[in-house]
Amino acid sequence: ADFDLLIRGGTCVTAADTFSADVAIKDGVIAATGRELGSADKEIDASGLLVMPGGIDSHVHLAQPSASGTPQMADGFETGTRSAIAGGTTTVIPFAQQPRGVGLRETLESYHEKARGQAYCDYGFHLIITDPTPQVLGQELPALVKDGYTSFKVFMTYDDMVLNDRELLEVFDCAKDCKALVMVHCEGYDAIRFMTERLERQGKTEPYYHGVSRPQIVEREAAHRAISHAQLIDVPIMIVHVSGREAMEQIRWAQQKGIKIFGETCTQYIALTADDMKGFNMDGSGSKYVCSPPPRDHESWDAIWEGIRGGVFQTFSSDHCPFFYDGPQGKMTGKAKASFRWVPNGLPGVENRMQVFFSEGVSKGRITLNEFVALTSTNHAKMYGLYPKKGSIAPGFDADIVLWDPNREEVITQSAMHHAADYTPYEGQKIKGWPVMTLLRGKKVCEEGKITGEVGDGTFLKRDYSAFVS
Ligand code: DUC
Ligand code: ZN
Ligand code: ZN
Ligand code: ZN
Repeated sequence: ADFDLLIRGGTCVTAADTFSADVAIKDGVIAATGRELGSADKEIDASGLLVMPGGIDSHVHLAQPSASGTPQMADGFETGTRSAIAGGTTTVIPFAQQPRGVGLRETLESYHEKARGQAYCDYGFHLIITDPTPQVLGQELPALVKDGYTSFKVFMTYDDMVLNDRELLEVFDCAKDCKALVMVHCEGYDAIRFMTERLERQGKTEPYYHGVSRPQIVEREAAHRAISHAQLIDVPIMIVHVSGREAMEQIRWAQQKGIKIFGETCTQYIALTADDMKGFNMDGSGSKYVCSPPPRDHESWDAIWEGIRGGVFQTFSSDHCPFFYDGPQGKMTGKAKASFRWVPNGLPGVENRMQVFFSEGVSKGRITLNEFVALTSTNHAKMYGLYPKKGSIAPGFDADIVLWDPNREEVITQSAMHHAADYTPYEGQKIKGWPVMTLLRGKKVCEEGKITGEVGDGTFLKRDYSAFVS
C-alpha cells in the first residue's frame, strides 16, 4: 500500500483553515491531505468528525516532589500522560524543578529518569529556576538552552522558589542572551504573606481563605512588575495561568505599547469560582479547588474570554497539578487541617482541558474552531519550539491527531477519568464536544476512553527556540 493509514471523510481543522479531506499517514508522519490519495494498510472512517492536531499542553506538573511531610503529587508520567491522551492531548511539557543548591543538569537527569519509558504521549521539560547562581546563569542554563531546553519558569512567590527583583532581572538578562522564553508565575510574595498571617490571626483558616489571601490585586501587581522588568531588559516573557481581568489588562496594556509579553490562561479560570472553595464544613472539601492563582468569579470568566478573543492569550493550558483529596496523601492531611496555607496548590485537569474549552468556547459560540486549535495546539508548538513538527494537520507534521465529535454530549465524572487523582474539580460539568480517538505519530493510543497505546509510546522532545522570541 502507499500509506500505513488513511483517515477518511473527516473535516480537518488547523489554526488557519477548515477543510474536508482525507489524511494519509506514513511512518508516523502526515504524508498528504486531500482526496483520492492512494491505498493504505488501514483506514479510519472519520465522517461526521473533526480531525484536529493532537492537543499540546505546555503547562503540566508531573512527579514533582513536595517537601517531606506534605502530600506528594498524585500523578507521575504514566498516569498523567495516560490522562492526557484520553483527553486528546498528545504532547505535554511538564516542569523539572531545581531544588535550591542542586545543579540544572542533575535536576533534569532526575526527571528524565522518572519519565523514560513511562509516558503515553510525547513530552519535553521546562526547567524551574529557583537558585540563579552565577554558575547556573553563566554556564549551565545557556548550555541547556542550546541543548533544546528552550524555556523555563520562575516564581515571584513561595518560600522555596521565590526570586527577588534583582534575581528576576538577572534571569531575564540571561534569557535574553540565550534566546530562551521565560514563563513567570506572577503573585507577590510579601503581599500574600501579609494577607495570610492576618487571616490566620483572625482565625480564618479554612480552604476558602486561600483565595482571599491572594486576590487579583496581588496577581496584577506582580504581573506589572514582571512586565516592567522584562521591558527594562528588552526580553519577551510569558505570564502564565492568568486568572482574571486585573492581570489580563496588564498584559493587554503592555502588548498595546509594543512590549513583547505573552499570556496563558487555564481551564479553571473559565470553569471554577472562589465559591467552589467554600467548605466551612469540617470535611474541608473546599480544598479540592485550592490552586494558585485561585479561581475567581463569573466576571473574571468574562474577562478571560475577552482576553482569549482579543488575542491577549496565546495558549490555553491545564496547569495539571494533581493531588489526592482523600487518604494519607490527601490535600487536607497534616498541617493543612490547621490552615489553608499548608494545603497543596493545584488541580488535576490535563484530561479535561480540551473538553471544557471546546464546550465553553466553540459549542457556545465564543471562539471559532480555528481559534480552538491555535489555543490548544498550534500556538503551544510555536511558543515552545515544537513547530513545524507538532501542531498542525499538514504534510511533514507528526501524525498526532484527535478525532473529535462536536455534537457529542457528556458529563465529566471521576469514574471515567484516567488520572491517578481521586477526584476531578470539573465533576458534573456538562460538555458538548468530545474526543473519540487519539493518534500519537499515527498509532491509535485511545479510542472511546479506552487506552490502546502502551506505556513508553511517548518520547522526549528536544525543542527549538520559541518562534515568538526573535
Ligand atoms: N503554579 C503553578 O503553575 N501550578 C500550580 C501551583 C502554582 O503555584
Ligand atoms: Zn505557577
Ligand atoms: Zn457559578
Ligand atoms: Zn503550574
